[in-house]
Amino acid sequence: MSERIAQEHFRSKIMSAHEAAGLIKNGMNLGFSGFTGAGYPKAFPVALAEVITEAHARGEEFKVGVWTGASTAPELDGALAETGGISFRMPYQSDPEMRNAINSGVSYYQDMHLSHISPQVSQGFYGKLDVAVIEVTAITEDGELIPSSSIGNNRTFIEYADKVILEVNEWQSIDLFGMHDVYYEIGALPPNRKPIPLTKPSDRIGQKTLRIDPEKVIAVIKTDASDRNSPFKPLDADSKAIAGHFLDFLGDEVKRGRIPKNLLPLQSGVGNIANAVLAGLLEGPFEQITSYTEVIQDGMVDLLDSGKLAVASATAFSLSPDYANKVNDDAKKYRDLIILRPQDVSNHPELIRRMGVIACNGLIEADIYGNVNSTHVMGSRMQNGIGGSGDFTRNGYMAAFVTPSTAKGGAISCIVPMVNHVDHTEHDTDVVITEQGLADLRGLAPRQRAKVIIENCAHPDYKEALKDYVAHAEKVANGHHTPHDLRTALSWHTKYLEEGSMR
Ligand code: 0RQ
Repeated sequence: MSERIAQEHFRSKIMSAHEAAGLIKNGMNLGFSGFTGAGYPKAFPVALAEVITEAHARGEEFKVGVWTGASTAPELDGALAETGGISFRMPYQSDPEMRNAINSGVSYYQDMHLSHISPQVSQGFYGKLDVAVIEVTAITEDGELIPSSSIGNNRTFIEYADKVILEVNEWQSIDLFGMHDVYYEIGALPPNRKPIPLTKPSDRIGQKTLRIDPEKVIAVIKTDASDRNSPFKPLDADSKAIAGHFLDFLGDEVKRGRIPKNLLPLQSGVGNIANAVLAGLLEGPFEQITSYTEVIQDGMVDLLDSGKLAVASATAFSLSPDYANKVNDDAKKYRDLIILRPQDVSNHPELIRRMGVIACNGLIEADIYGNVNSTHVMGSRMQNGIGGSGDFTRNGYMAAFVTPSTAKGGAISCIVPMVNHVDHTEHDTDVVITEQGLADLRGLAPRQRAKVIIENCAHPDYKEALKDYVAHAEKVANGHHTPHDLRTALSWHTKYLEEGSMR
C-alpha cells in the first residue's frame, strides 16, 4: 500500500475511517466521489453513519448535506440515509434507503442535470462545501491523485471544498493510470468561457491526474474494497425486442444517408434495456462505432473486445462484478480504449451537440405527444432522478427513449394521455421505442405524433383506451393543436390505481 501513497506528507495523514469521520460536524456539506456505483468512498461513509447514529442516540442533532457525481452504493447512500442524517441530497441517486428518505420527507433532494453541478457548486448555490471525500487509486510522488473507476464531480469538489479526505483503494488497478482525462480549463464562468477543444470521443485534452492542494488534506484512509457493481438481469424478450427495433431504425437511418455507416457517437443510459441495445450492436452490422456517454456498461466492454467499438468516452464504469474484475485485470489494455472525464465534460451540451450524439435513455412514462417522465411515480414519488438523460436528450443529434410498454406486470401503461411529471418535453423527444415497436416523431405535429405513438408503441391492452381519450379530447379541447381534456387527462393515472389493471 505504501507505494500507492508516494508522498510523505499524505502518509502522515493516514488514519482510520472512524477517526476521519470524527472530523465531521453537524450541518456540514460533504462532496463525495462516486458515479453509478463506481469510485465512491467505501469505508468513510459507513464510519460516518456510525458517528451520526451515536450522536442521535445521545439526543444530538446530526445531519449533513450529501453531494456526489451520481448514484453510489449501499455503503454510502444506503448507510447514511438509514441514519436519517442526510439533510439535502443532490444530484442523482438510485438507492432504496435514499429513495425512502426522500419520499418520506426526511431528506431534501435536488434532482439536477449532471452537467450543471460544477458551475452551480462554484457559484455557491448549494452553500459552502466543507469537506470533499474522494476515492483515488493512488497518490503520486508529485502529490497528484490518480482517479479510480469514476471521475464525476471530483475535480470540482476538490477545488471548492475547504478540506479533503482521501480514500486510497488498493482494489482499483494501478493500471487505470492513463485512462483519465481531466480537463481544467473548463472552470471559467461566463463571460470568460472558451470553446472546449474536443471534437471526437477519442480526443484527450486534459491531464491524467487530479490536482490537489496538500494543505487541504485532513485525512487519508486506506481501503481495499470492490465497487458496488450489481449484476445485470439476463436479457428478456422485451429488452431484446426494443434493442432490435432501435438497431433496425439506426440501420435505416444509415441507408437513408442521414448518419454515417459507423453511426454517430452513442450515449446509452443506465439499466438492462441499454445493455440489451449494446448486446444487439455486437451482432449487428456496424463497425468502428464510437461512444460519447456517461457510463461504461458490460455491453460496451464486449463491444470493445470485439473491435466493433473503437473508443468509449464516459465519466464512470457501471459494471457487473465479473466485468469489473475483467477491466481491473486488463486495465493496461482498456486504458487505451476508454477515456474517463469529469462529468461537466462527459455531459457537456456543447460537446454533445458538436459530435451529434445519438442518445438512448429509459423512461417511466411517455405521453401521446412525446413528453417524457423519467423520474416520478404518480406525480410525487421520486424513483431515481433525471441524471444525464436531459444533458444528452436536449443536446443530442437524435434522442431515443426506450421502455417496456407496460409496468407492474401489465397493470400500468407506460404510454399515457398526459405524463404526471415532465422531465423531457415533446420538443426534445425524437423517437419512442417499446417492445411493440418504434415511433419516429421527427417532423410530426402533436396530433400526428399521438397516432404514431399509440399505434406503434402502446400495448394492445391499452390502445383502445388511449384512442378513446384522443377522440374525446379532440371533441372537447379548446384548441386542436394539442388536444387534451384537462378534467380527465390525469385521472387516467388514478383510474388504474383505484380500479387496478386493464387485464
Ligand atoms: O419498479 O423497482 O419497484 O420494480 O420503475 O423500472 O422497468 O426496472 O426500468 O431500470 O430501466 O429504469 C426511468 C427509472 C427506468 C431509469 C428509469 C417502475 C418499475 C420499477 C424501474 P420496481 P424498470 P429501468 C444516464 C441516463 C433516468 C436517468 C437516466 C432512470 C422501476 O432509466 O432512472 O436516464 N432514468 N440517466 O416497475 C409506475 C410506470 C413505471 C413504473 C416503470 N409507468 N409507473 N412505475 N416503473 N414504469 C445514467 C445516469 O444518469 C447516471
